[in-house]
Order: sequence, then structure tokens, then C-alpha cells
Amino acid sequence: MKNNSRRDFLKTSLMGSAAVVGSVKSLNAIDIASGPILNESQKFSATHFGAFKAYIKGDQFTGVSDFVDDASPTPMIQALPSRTYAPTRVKYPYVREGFLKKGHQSDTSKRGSEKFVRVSWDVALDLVAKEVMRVQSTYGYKSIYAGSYGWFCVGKLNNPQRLMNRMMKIAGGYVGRAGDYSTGAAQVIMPHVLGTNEVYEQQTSWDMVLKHAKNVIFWGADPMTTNQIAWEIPAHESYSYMSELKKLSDANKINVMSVDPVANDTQRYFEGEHIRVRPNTDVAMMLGMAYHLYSNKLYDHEFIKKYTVGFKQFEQYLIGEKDNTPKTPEWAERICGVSASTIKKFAEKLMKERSLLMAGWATQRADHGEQFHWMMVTLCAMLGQIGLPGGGFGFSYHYSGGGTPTADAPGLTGISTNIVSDKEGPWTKYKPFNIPAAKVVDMIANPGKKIAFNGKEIVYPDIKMVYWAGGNPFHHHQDRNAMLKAWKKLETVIVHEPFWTSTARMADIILPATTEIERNDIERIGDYSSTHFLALQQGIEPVGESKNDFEICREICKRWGYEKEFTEDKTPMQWLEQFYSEALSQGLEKNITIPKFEEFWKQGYIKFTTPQSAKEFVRHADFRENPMLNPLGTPSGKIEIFSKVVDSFKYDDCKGHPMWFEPIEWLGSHKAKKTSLHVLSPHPKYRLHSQLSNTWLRDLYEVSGREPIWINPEDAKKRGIKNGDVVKVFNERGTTLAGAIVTQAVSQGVLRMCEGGWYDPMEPGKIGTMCKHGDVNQLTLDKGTSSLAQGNIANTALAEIEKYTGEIPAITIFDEPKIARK
Ligand SMILES: Nc1nc2c(c(=O)[nH]1)N[C@H]1C(S)=C(S)[C@@H](COP(=O)(O)OP(=O)(O)OC[C@H]3O[C@@H](n4cnc5c(=O)[nH]c(N)nc54)[C@H](O)[C@@H]3O)O[C@H]1N2
Ligand SMILES: Nc1nc2c(c(=O)[nH]1)N[C@H]1C(S)=C(S)[C@@H](COP(=O)(O)OP(=O)(O)OC[C@H]3O[C@@H](n4cnc5c(=O)[nH]c(N)nc54)[C@H](O)[C@@H]3O)O[C@H]1N2
Ligand SMILES: [Mo]
Repeated sequence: MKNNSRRDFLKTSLMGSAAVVGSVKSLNAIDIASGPILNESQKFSATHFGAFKAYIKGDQFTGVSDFVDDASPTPMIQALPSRTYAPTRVKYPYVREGFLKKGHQSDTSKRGSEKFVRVSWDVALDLVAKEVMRVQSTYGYKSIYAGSYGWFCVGKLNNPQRLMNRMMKIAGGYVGRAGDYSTGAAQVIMPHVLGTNEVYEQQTSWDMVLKHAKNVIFWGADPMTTNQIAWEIPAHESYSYMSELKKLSDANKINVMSVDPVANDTQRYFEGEHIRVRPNTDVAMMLGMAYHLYSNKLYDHEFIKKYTVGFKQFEQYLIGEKDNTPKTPEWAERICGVSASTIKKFAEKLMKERSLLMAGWATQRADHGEQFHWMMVTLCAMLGQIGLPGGGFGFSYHYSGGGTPTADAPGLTGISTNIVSDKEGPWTKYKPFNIPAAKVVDMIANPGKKIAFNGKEIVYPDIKMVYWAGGNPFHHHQDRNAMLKAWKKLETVIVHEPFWTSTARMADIILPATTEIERNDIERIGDYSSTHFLALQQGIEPVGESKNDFEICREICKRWGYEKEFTEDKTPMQWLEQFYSEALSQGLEKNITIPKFEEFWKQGYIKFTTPQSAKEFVRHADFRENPMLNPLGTPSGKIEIFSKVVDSFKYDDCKGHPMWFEPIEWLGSHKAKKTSLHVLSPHPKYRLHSQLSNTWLRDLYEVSGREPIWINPEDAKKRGIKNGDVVKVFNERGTTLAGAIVTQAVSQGVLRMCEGGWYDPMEPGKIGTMCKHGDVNQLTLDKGTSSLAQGNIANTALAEIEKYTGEIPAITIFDEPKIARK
């Protein structure tokens, strides 16, 4: 794109409608032809949305074209030049006015509303270095939260979180985090059940799925949208497989279905049967299926006997021995809204034919989220197909290309938090202390409070300082107003950010960070497929006065006299060479030859080959083959339908086997108002969370300049809401405006509003103020899934919706914040 204007792109992009990823490929061809435009040079670079060739004219990043081996490039990479020069770019270091005057004794209630003052890097860095040491020496390391969750950038060196944690460790330590927002519940329960987390593991290869499966079920999963991004660099191979699957589905060779309250992109692509389950009730539905298989003796008794433990305890629950409630399909229907006959038919179909249940993660980002994956494993054990090609369950097909076969490639290490030094220093006394990722606000608000976590007890420390680099908690955390209140308690907030996100605006000191195109780095392509190493070649100088996170942290450590501890006397390029040479020697051991670093850097990437064996990989096949020789990592070595360990924790909200628990808020609750609707907040198609929101991509999806909210025609009619209306969505926790899309795609009783819409407060910094733009976390609850995992429950929330009748406020979050004149 030569012209970065939002409107210009829209004209071209809507021609082909960017509905399916890859459709923008032709746009590149028109725009960039086949080679660099005169006077432009090309560099390789990448983001979470893919690798690309960057076009540089003078010192301007002017456009991108697709990476040669990207199977289905996303439209998102086209917005990168626009992101680089966005009006919301933080170009200089800034300090909140009151903080600059009074330091930590400033009036912290002004955080978020007060003006920022531009300062020199020296002033900013001196201030940060002094402030971190002041807090360390006054209160100790348990007073600094630096868990810093977030999706920052790609690159093995410029990992802002690791770099900042490395720096914090040098200073004496910090409170970190356990787990994440993605799979908070599943990653804790699964090791008890299967011995592995399952959510971040390679899946049975797509080749095997296409060859052997008869039924492919997307259960609360939307890979057409979510596989666009990856934690490392995606090459989008899964889209080729999904297009094969579509052909097989159209030819009636494979039956593709989805279980979801929403007809998501994947459902609309495959157009298969859609079971509309009521939000947060899938466990009841699966129990109904299990009961049907059990009571009709249809289930695989042999599999249960040979490969699992604890069916007996589960069985007692299933038939209602103690609670007098058999979990019949009719019982399930009353909870989940799916008819008993559909439940029975579905269970029988899965039993009769080779069936693969591909589950996403939204279902575990819900109250009692642990139960979903546990119950699905239990149901699949009854179906008896775990470990067979194209059968069983798969918990990562929708994410980072799970199931795309793995190439023969060496690993690639990155910057770590290990401090290599002969000296004694503050870091020697530090012992890692972590709290569950989603408990950060609860911790800040309630020092001294005790919480349970996976069999342990955690006592919250008294946090005085928050240091964030590479995340946007003022989008990602639930219950925005409770968060705002907690944030104002802190003495100091420091943030590294390239953009004026809501998190940056809530900081006392904001340090401008670069993005990928402004620096050199190295990264793998294909989290699972591992097909390439890519050189991220710096294309332009840092925008404004921004600096790489590496430089920022180095400068701070230097002020403490610990520069060497931070850099190990290596330049950034020398670090990259080291990561590469470690891969080179690992490659030699595996008989994989890769060129010298200089050669790799010049050519931009190297490609690895994928062996046939990888295409034949079947998850848990070895366990199925011989459970004695290849036991699972559970205490029994088998699938734990009943876990003695979990049972021994004696939690009320997570027992020894999977069961149905009523969520704190849901449509079936007697406490729910008749007018309440269930709000789901899935992941956006044209963003990575809040990233890229500040580009013209907004034109592809916004409604009346606001984040869209989907509402069913029946619900809309009752409230007099029409397509395109600005609506007010609210509950006792918060209020946001949004733009209505009236559509059958969302079930009655359900609202769908994606996570990541920028929080644009009517009165910045004011607790309870309405969001003008569409931050769904105004509505969500800050509660843990259960005492076991303490994951977030973003998809458990009820809210009211009405047409907004007030004067429609202008969106201001995509402008620069208030800057004080000197
Ligand atoms: N309601 C609701 N809430 C949710 C979810 C949901 O489903 N529903 N999903 C949750 C999930 S699964 C996740 S993973 C989280 C995501 O939450 P986050 O990962 O916090 O969201 P991002 O918008 O990706 O924020 C990353 C930030 O890093 C910044 N960044 C990028 N590159 C650099 C760099 O080089 N240096 C520095 N210093 N910063 C950089 C970006 O500008 C951006 O502001 O949201 C969670 N929140
Ligand atoms: N384009 C894009 N891709 C992304 C991301 C992004 O921000 N943008 N984020 C990435 C990250 S960090 C993560 S963690 C993953 C998230 O991956 P997921 O958590 O799997 O994705 P979601 O979009 O939250 O939800 C997937 C589907 O679950 C459905 N769902 C919600 N509640 C229920 C329920 O109660 N029952 C059933 N059956 N279905 C339900 C939603 O309607 C949606 O269709 O995506 C990754 N991929
Ligand atoms: Mo995530």
C-alpha cells in the first residue's frame, strides 16, 4: 500500500470482500506488482499476523507484500505501515504532570485524567531507575508486579516481557505471573487428567484428519478467524487444510459441524449442521450425551477399562446416585437449550463413525471453565477413539496452526531471565513468586488476602508498583471499573508501549517502544510446523525517539551499575548470532545443516523440510498402542476421569470428576432478569486483541464508528434496536456504547462483542464512566474459574442492551492524549 489512508484501502478491499483470509493476495499484486517499486528497498520482517516483505522508501515504511511461503496471508499485514505512523504512536518519553512534580507522593487519583509532560530520555530513565530502586529498598521485591501479561511482538531478542523481567531480576526481583488469559483453566486441569496441558501441544496431523475422520466438530472453536495469528510467525498452512476439508464436506465425505451459540466464521465457511448451545452450558450437554451412551450401553467399555481410571465415581454422578438427578438428555435440554433428541442423535453419530472434536478455548474462559475440557476428554473416552487417526479430541487446532505437520528443524532459543555473573548482586536473593495471571487486580485491591490455587495457598503481597512492557491490561482484564479503582491505589505505574493504549494512558511514566520493522531480530515461522527461520531486518529508524525494549532496559541497568549483567557484553546483533549458532550446533546433532549466520541474514530466511512421518503423526497413538510402556504423565499413567489429586484439594467449586456447576451468571439462572442477555466476547477477525485497532482496518468492521455488537433479530425487535444503531450495553459493573448488527448468526438471548475494542472513557480516569467505543470488559466479571485454576471468566456475563438516545459522543481514543505545554 503506497497510500495508508483508511478510506483508500476500503475502496479496493471490499471489491473482493476480505471475508476469507487470503482474498487480499490479489490486492498486493495490483498494488506492488512483482518487484520493488523504483527507489524502494525490500526487507524481511514479520508480526504475529505473518511474515512479509517490507518496502522502504527513503526512511519510510511504505508497503508490504506477502511472504512467498505464506499459504494464506491475512489482510492484517496490509495495515502495518499505517500502524507504524499512527497518530496514536508514542513518539517521546512522557511523565504524568503530578508525578513529575511530586514523584510517588503525587495524587494518584489523577492517574488517567492528568496531562502528560514530554521529557528527555535522560530524565525519564533516571526517574525509572531511581523509582524501581526506591520501591525495592523500601518495600522489597514483592511490592513490584511485573507479570506483564500480553502479546507484544515477535522476535527472540526483543521480547519486552523477558527483557523487563531480566532487568527487574537484576534489581532484586518482582512478582510474576503463573499461566495466561488464553487457557487459564484448561492448562491447570489437563495435566491432572492427561498429564500434559493439551492446549499447547501438537495435534494429530491434518493429513490424518482429512484421511480418516468422518465427523469433524468445531466445538466453541473458530479457526477461520483465530488461526490467522500465531505466537511466533504463522504461515497459515491450516487454511489449505481447511479448504481441503471444505471440499470433502461439500462432497459429503466428511461431515463438518459446529457447537456454538454463534454462527461464527468457521460455521459460515463450512455451512454444516449447527448446534446452538446456550452459553456456558456445554458440560450439561455433554453429560446428556454421556448418559445416553451409558444408559443404552453404547459406549466403549473396553476403552474405559484399559485406558482410564475413575469411571465408577463419574458413573455414580451421571446416574444421579447421590443427588437424585440422573443427567439425562432431557435434564440437559432444560439447561443447554439443545433438544434431547438432538443430543441423543449427536451422541450416536459420534459413536458410530470416526469423530474428531476440535474444541476452542472460549468455553474454559468461563465460570468453572475447568469442567469443559475435562468433560470432553471423558466423553471422548466413552467414544473410545482417543489415539486413533482422525478420532478423539483436539484442543489446539484453532490456534497457531496446531495439527500442521512439524518440519525437521532445530529449536531456536531467545533472551532469558538467567543472570550470568560472578558478582553477588540483588538478584542472588530473589526467589520467584508468581500469582495466577488473571488475579492481578484482585491482588492489588486486596493485599494480604489468601486464595487457593491448584492445591496451594497464595497470600497476596502489597503491590506498590506495576511495571508493564508488552501488554494491554486496560483491554485484556475483566471488570474495567474495578480495575481502574485498584490502579489508582498504586504508588507508581511504568509502561513501555509503542502506542497510546489505555494502559499507556494510565501510566505515570511512559517509555516509547519500537515495533518489529524498526529493529533486527530473529524468529521461527510455524509454532507447530516449524518450517523456517526468518531474519527480521530493520527497515527504518525508530519512529520519533522510540527505543527498542532492549535499549531501554540496558540504559536502566546501566544506571544501577549492572549494564554487563544485562547485556553479557553482547550487542543485540551478537545475541542474534548466539541464538542462531546454538540452533546451528543443535542442527548438526540432528543432521540438519543450516548456512552460516551471515548467509542466513543476507537471504532473509531458511526453510526446513517436513518428513512424511510428521504427516502421519497421531496424538496419543503411542499410549493407545501400549499404555504400560507409554503411560500418560498422570499419577495413574491413565486418563483420569476421577482425579484423586484434585479430589484431595476438597474444593467446593472443582471436585474429583467433571460435573455441571451453575455459572455465577447465565441465562438459566433464577437470579437473571428477564431482559438480561449473555455477553460473549470472542477474538476479533481483523485485530489481534487490541492491536491494529488504531489503523484503517476499523473501517472493515466498525458500525457507526464503534465496536460491533451482534444481537438476534427477536431480541433487537423487543428493544426497538435496528441494524447500525448506536446501542448502550450495561450492567452493574459498567457501560459501553457499541454499534448494533442485527443478525440470526447469534442465538436468541446472546450478545456477541469482540474483545480488544479500545477503551475510550467518556471522562478519562473516572471510575464508572461509560466507554464510548466498545470495551467489552466494562461488562465482564473479575472472578476466578474456580479454586483450582483461577483462570479468567470473560465469557460469563449478563448485560442489558438498549438503543442509545443520548447525544452520540465523538470517539477520542485514537487521538493523542492531553499533553501539557512546557
Ligand atoms: N472479554 C475478554 N477479554 C479477554 C479475552 C476474551 O476472550 N474476552 N481474551 C483474553 C486473552 S486470551 C488474551 S491473550 C488477552 C490479550 O491481551 P494483550 O495481549 O494484553 O492484548 P494486545 O492488544 O495484544 O496487547 C499487546 C500490547 O503490546 C504492545 N506491543 C507490541 N509490540 C511491542 C513491543 O515491541 N514492545 C512493547 N513494549 N510493547 C509492544 C502492543 O502495542 C499492545 O498494546 O486478552 C484477554 N482478554
Ligand atoms: N484474528 C485473531 N486470531 C486470534 C486472536 C485474535 O485476537 N485475533 N487471539 C489469539 C488468542 S490469544 C487466543 S487465546 C485464541 C482464542 O481462541 P478461542 O478462545 O478458541 O477463541 P474465541 O474467539 O474466544 O472463541 C471461539 C468460539 O467459541 C464460541 N463460544 C463462546 N462461548 C461459548 C460457549 O459457552 N459454548 C460454546 N460451544 N461455544 C462458545 C464463540 O462464539 C466462538 O465462536 O485465538 C487466537 N487467535
Ligand atoms: Mo489468548
